[in-house]
Amino acid sequence: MTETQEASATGAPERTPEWKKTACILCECNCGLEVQVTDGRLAKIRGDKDHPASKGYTCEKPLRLDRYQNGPERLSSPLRRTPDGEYEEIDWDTAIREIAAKLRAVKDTYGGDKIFFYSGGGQGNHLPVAYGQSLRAALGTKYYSNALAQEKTGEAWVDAQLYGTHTKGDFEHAEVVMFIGKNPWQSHSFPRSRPVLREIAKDQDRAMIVMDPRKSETAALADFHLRVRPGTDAWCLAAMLGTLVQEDLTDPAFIAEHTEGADEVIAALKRIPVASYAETCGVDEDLIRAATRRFATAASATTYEDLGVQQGPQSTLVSYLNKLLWILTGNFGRPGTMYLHSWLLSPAGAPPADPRVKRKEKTAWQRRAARAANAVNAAGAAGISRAVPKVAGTGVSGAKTNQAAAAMLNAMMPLMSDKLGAEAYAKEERFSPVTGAKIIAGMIPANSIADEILTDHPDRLRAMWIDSSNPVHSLPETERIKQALGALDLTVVVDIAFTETARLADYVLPAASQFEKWECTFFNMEFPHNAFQLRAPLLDPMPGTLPEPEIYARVIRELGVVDPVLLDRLRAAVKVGPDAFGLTYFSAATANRDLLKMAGYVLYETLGPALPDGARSAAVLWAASHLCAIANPGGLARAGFDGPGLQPGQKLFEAILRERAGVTFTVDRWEDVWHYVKREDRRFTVAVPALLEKLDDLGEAPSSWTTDEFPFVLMAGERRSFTANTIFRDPDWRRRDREGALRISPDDAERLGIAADGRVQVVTEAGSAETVVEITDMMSPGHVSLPNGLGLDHREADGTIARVGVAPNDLTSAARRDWLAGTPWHKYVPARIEPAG
Ligand SMILES: Nc1nc2c(c(=O)[nH]1)N[C@H]1C(S)=C(S)[C@@H](COP(=O)(O)OP(=O)(O)OC[C@H]3O[C@@H](n4cnc5c(=O)[nH]c(N)nc54)[C@H](O)[C@@H]3O)O[C@H]1N2
Ligand SMILES: Nc1nc2c(c(=O)[nH]1)N[C@H]1C(S)=C(S)[C@@H](COP(=O)(O)OP(=O)(O)OC[C@H]3O[C@@H](n4cnc5c(=O)[nH]c(N)nc54)[C@H](O)[C@@H]3O)O[C@H]1N2
Ligand code: SF4
Ligand SMILES: [Mo]
Repeated sequence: MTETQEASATGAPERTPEWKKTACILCECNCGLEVQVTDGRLAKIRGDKDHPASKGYTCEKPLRLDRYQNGPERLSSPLRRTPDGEYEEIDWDTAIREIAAKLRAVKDTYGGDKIFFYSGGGQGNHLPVAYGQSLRAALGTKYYSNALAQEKTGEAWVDAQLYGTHTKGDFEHAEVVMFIGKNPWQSHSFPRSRPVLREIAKDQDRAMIVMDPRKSETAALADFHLRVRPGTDAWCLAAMLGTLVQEDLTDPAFIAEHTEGADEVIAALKRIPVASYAETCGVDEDLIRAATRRFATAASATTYEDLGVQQGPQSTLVSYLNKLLWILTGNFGRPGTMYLHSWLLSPAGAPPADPRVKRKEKTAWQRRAARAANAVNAAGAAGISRAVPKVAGTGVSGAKTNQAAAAMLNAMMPLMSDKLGAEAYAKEERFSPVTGAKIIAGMIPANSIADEILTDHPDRLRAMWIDSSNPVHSLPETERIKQALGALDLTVVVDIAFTETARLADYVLPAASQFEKWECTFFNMEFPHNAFQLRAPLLDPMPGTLPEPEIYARVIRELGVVDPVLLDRLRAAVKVGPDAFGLTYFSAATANRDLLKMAGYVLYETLGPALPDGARSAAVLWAASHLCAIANPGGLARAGFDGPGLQPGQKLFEAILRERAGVTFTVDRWEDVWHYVKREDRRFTVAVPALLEKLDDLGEAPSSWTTDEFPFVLMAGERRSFTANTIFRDPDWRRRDREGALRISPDDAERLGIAADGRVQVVTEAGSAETVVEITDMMSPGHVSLPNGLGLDHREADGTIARVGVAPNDLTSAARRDWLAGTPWHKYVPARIEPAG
């Protein structure tokens, strides 16, 4: 690759540095990489053939990762905002002391629940979430959110109703694949996306269906391009489902065996006026019918919905209709179809119970665990080595220990996994404190956040801790978000760069980059083989920066909330051995449940320092490994992690620490997929009354939101070849499209007299912005598109701050949101195009 050559020409190392294994941090695929580091630079980068999921594949983006690592906006000292709005550098001790004092003051004055956490937005760094959970517990916070609350919460709610956990598709082996508002050619999201798409496109016996108003790179490969009018996917999907039921294309055997409530659903689908809905969505009825028949008669089919529908009108209904399509055709649980999967750290809270552990036995064992806890606690720090055999002497067999661990970890899990949403599948409904918005997957909806702050309501949020996220750039209606941050008593930002959000914070804490610390992601969603990769640092932390686990530990130490005697006891148990530590930890946790909430911090302080190669930050994965072992004993055993008691989890943890290219942690068989359904009889609950009602109302519902004043639909945030959220801040990383052009159809350009490479003003309800244009038949008339991740504040060589391209959320409005999930309509922003100037 030329980038590699470009990089090596400047570095010219005398001795070839070794290739070190890591992963790409630019999208959730996290492809395995090998990197040569020269003089602190990521000099050469290539795909890692040993990586279990990506197998050597990368796209063009990671070759430029040095621009993340050594970007001009990297932070190297804690910053404190001065009264005149400038920032001064302060030392870490001062920063931690002042921040801890101010957090405590907010908690004491208004309550810990007024401290709002927004974290875990990064595409490759999820450890801060696990450790941030400990700080949240220490402060008694209640409210949380992150970027998933502006994309995946509607789908998560539907998943929760249907089967209780997350689905994905086996695209590689499917006969028919369908993408709904998803452009995997650019955005990826499943391993080796481009080779897989190419294979499907060239195989006569396979087919690709793409629902997208644009002729995206993926749509250009499709056999069936359902070119819907923007925002009308609900009608198009309803027409497909109507066809399915009215032409008898469903799979009655699957429906009878695996679902409940299907009669009601099928009755609703029989009522769908297919021709009329085809007209509403602007797609030829025959094409809809043909695509439906192809999907329904395939030996295997999968679907993938993403931002094109999740950030548009009727998004939660669309998620439901998408899922009905593959459920009613029986496309689940076989190669090439949809599946549920294991997690190393489950977003679904407690893992599905192992059916072999009887409830009665469990309670009896919980009592025993409590006795063991007392024995261990009574022994104290010095007597720990005597206490462990004593505990063992109470009749604790390995298997029983594992069951105790199961009970404990079940309780611990929901507290640790908020990155993807702890309460995703919780029965109890929760609502935001001021506006009463539905909290899904533990998250306040993106569009409500400013409303929870900008009010004189007594329960309004008062402080915000922001980690690995750039909400001033990524949340809808930037202007209001800025006002909201300004109205808080305290804002703390943890980031590697001086972002748009950092520029408004009271304190900014500089994190070590993702290549300077132990890191991982919990986006592990493959089946039947699921893999997890812990990445070792490639370089030392930049002076002045700290890994997040250390930042959280310092704040919690300053708050002084964990009993030091307990920490000493656990440290002593570490010296005895893994089983002693396991038993001590879980039994102590039985005695004191608050300890579970602090798992990240407690493990970091006790087990962490004993881990090899300085992998202290990996300590929390010890708990995750045990949990995973308990939830999936068969899957782990087939992956080679077997044995009595805590051994499977321990073996997995050790493998995670050792293997640099990633570890296959579960090996399932297709029949195991049903174990992941969160219903005792393992059936899907297919009738969702609130959404069936919406479906019935579609005939009367509005399907267009443009006006004479705003006649265009602006898609604010298209994934392109050179966009990667706001992870790269240096605009020069883009080989093409440096300014992020507004894409517009040839018809519209001609009508408005816009020249190729001309400039226009985009005006919306919320704001306006000037941009270059690109005239392309990717766009339909009336539809225009701006890329995501542009419009970042960037320091030029001469030190001035410049902004390249349009920040999409200068143009979006928080008022446009899904009625159920509160997710934004970033892909449907009514707009008008005017000549620039
Ligand atoms: N209009 C519009 N808005 C959108 C979208 C859209 O399509 N249109 N897309 C939405 C979607 S899907 C998403 S996922 C969000 C993304 O929005 P966010 O989750 O808010 O942020 P990202 O741009 O992904 O950036 C992550 C932040 O992490 C920082 N970072 C990188 N590495 C580290 C690290 O090691 N430690 C720490 N502490 N920080 C680090 C980066 O500097 C950056 O500030 O944007 C959303 N907003
Ligand atoms: N290159 C690159 N890849 C990325 C990212 C990145 O920043 N850059 N970000 C990552 C993240 S955080 C995410 S969440 C994913 C998102 O990945 P995608 O969802 O694939 O990304 P988008 O380009 O935002 O939208 C997908 C498609 O939706 C279409 N669309 C717009 N309006 C409508 C509509 O009304 N109906 C339908 N059916 N389709 C519509 C668009 O034309 C577009 O082709 O990408 C990930 N991958
Ligand atoms: S950007 Fe995504 S698809 Fe491309 S190499 Fe990185 S992780 Fe893989
Ligand atoms: Mo995203």
